Amino acid sequence: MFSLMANCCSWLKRWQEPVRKVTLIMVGLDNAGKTATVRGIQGESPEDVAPTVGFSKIDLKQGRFEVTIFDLGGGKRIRNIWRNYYAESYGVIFVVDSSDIARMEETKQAMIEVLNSPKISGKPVLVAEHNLFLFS
Ligand SMILES: Nc1nc2c(ncn2[C@@H]2O[C@H](COP(=O)(O)OP(=O)(O)OP(=O)(O)O)[C@@H](O)[C@H]2O)c(=O)[nH]1
Ligand SMILES: [Mg+2]
Repeated sequence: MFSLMANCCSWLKRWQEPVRKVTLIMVGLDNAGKTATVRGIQGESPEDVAPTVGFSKIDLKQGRFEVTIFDLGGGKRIRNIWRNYYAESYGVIFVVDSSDIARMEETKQAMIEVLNSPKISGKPVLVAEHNLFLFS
């Protein structure tokens, strides 16, 4: 009986908790597999994805969290748009294609630039490995 009451109380407590909104940005070099990863999260096929020009916005519900992911284009000429999203993001998902050894230095420089940004400093950063060689 006591355990039933305790369970009811904890369920009520959770039910009363407000829905939390979280905004994340997904960055990384072009062709790293960002959009394919997002598609995977949504249960869609990662194949035949076109390069992202600008951004795409994905809304997900995870428990009491409403998560918005901005999947940002990683092409060299559009990477400067990333900084426009830093202030509103709770954290960063940095996707790395670990099979692309030739672009590791470029990846490192892009990552340093993100991590050095004052608007990212102190925020959670997830480095997500995507191995295009293994998965394609
Ligand atoms: N079959 C398969 N193809 C993949 C996988 N991951 C990525 N690809 C393909 O690899 C290419 C690049 O992946 P994207 O997800 O578009 O890469 P991106 O990081 O979003 O690139 P930008 O949008 O240009 O910044 C696309 O043609 C994808 O379809 C995978 O796991 N399996
Ligand atoms: Mg993309």
